[in-house]
Amino acid sequence: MTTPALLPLSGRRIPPLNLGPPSFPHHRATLRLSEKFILLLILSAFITLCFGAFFFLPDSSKHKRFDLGLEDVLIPHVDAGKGAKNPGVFLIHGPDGHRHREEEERLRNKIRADHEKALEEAKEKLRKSREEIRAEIQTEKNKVVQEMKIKENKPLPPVPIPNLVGISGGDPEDNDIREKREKIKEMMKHAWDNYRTYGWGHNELRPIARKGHSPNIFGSSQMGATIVDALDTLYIMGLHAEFLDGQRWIEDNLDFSVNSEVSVFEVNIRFIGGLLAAYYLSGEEIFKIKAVQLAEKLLPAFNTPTGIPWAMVNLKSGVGRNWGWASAGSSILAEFGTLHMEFIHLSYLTGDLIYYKKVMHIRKLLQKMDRPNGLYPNYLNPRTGRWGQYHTSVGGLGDSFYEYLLKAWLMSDKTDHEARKMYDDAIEAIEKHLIKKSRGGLVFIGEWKNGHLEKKMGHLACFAGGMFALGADGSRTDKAGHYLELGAEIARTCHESYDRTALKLGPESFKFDGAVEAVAVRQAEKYYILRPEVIETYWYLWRFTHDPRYRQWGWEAALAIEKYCRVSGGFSGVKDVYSSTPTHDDVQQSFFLAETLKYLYLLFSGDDLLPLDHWVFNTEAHPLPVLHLANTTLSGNPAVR
Ligand code: DMJ
Repeated sequence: MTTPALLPLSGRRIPPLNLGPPSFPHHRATLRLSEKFILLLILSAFITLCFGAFFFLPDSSKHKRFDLGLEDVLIPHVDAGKGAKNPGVFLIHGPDGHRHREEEERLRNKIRADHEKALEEAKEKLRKSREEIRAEIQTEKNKVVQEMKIKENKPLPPVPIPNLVGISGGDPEDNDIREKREKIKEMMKHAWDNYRTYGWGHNELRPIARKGHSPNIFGSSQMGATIVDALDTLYIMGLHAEFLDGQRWIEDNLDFSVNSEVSVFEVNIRFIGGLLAAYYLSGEEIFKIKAVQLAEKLLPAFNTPTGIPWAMVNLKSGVGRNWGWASAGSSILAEFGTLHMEFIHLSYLTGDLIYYKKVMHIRKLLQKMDRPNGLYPNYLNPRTGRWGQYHTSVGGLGDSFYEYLLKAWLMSDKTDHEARKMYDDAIEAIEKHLIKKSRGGLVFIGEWKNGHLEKKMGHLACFAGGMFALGADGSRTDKAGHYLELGAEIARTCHESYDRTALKLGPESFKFDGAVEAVAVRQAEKYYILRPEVIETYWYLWRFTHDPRYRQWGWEAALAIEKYCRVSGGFSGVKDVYSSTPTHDDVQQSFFLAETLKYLYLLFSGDDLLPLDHWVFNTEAHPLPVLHLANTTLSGNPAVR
């Protein structure tokens, strides 16, 4: 075997290492060379190791010391003077040089903050009930679904828009009536213009303080409740510039992704109802889109063990809860029972049956429940599905539930027989147990409370006069005349409650007790907050009877409102209708524009404006068209999935 000559290392091929047995003396020089070579290799490996160690050794700067020795001295950073971004930053000077105290401080603070945050989150979790956690999970799921929908960029399906009859007009032939109607329109302008000037974007107006106002039912956010509630009234009055102004605000500002806890019922009747009516009247897509966006935000309220929704929901988190005062955390009949009309329209317009299913589930559940004396108590626990306190009323807490049973039937083109039956059964029980005649011959609706009838009627219950008249047609055999008459009696009683005051405006509630008839007794019941129910009943009675007394009574109310509630900055409620020198409450309620002024305007319009065989008014007076569907399952709608 030949041994190749030793070649210089650089630039040449390194000879293979000879691993064979050493052979002397011939191999001596070769051995020395190999040794050198091995040494060289070891040396280079050592250098590489040191080099690597230098890079891979842990960075001491990352291992901050918190056990600072006494020798460490805190001295202010030279840069940390006045005007420096962080004057509280220090450097540490220790025996082993300067270390960055600034970095240590930052790290320390971060760890502290992280701990506190984790602790807070844990506490927050512990505070939450199962339902709340479930609701949060559901909200997250909904969010994902929503995001997917947005990604799909799926437009709302085209649906056959119902025949929209009588969305304008109604000009009265009679001069006097025309003037009255003009006056009501002027009142609307006054209410709107002042809200526009002093409360724009706020939920309501304080007409005396001349600033915005928001009751807690709308949460903490400025959602322009008055704008949304007033739109359809502006439209039918022909106030188109004002309508457009409102539309623009909605397009640019109405946002439901806010951390705000709202009343599901109020937001449904005022916002969803208002937006849907504005959509049907004007055909502007934006109103439909906003209505659907809001409805999606309300859906988490239904995430309860029974599917009976919470009274309130946080629009951002989807967490729901009930009012503390409502019979041990119960939901309220007039609230969860007043979603049907709007939700059916939402399913109709979106093709998504979720809304329909939610309200039908409520109906089915109520159908299955026992009803004491055939009456529906006002409170239902959404956790247990059991009634709360046995309190029944056709006024506050119960009212619009009965109204929506009748209107579900009307809105379905009288095909929802189930709803009609529930309505008929309910008013039969109401008539039997709650409706009485006073000694003076006034028919009133009392309240069932703690096992006896309280002879007290709320202003809110005055709407029932209109409801009885509206439901007369289609009632059980030979009862139509009876119900129309009953409606007229209620109208008369409620008129008396107005007529027996100093201001000719009705109190919040009135009693029938011995000599006391249709008069408020307690100071706390003497206020009038621009409510519509009595005028609403006059209007329905006018439409069905054309008895001039209803226009006359309506005009009396309009004059009283003008005289005692009008102030230079809008309209205000009054605290005591029995005092001839009224004190104002300084609130212009959104329903004054949505309902009170709308019903007055309709009272002095011809019947061709929003005819009742084509339109059904929700409980906030927002007109929704009758859906001429094959049945209430919406299967007649090609868009429904
Ligand atoms: C309105 O918001 C609705 O009519 C509701 O049904 C009850 N009452 C107020 C006005 O009084």
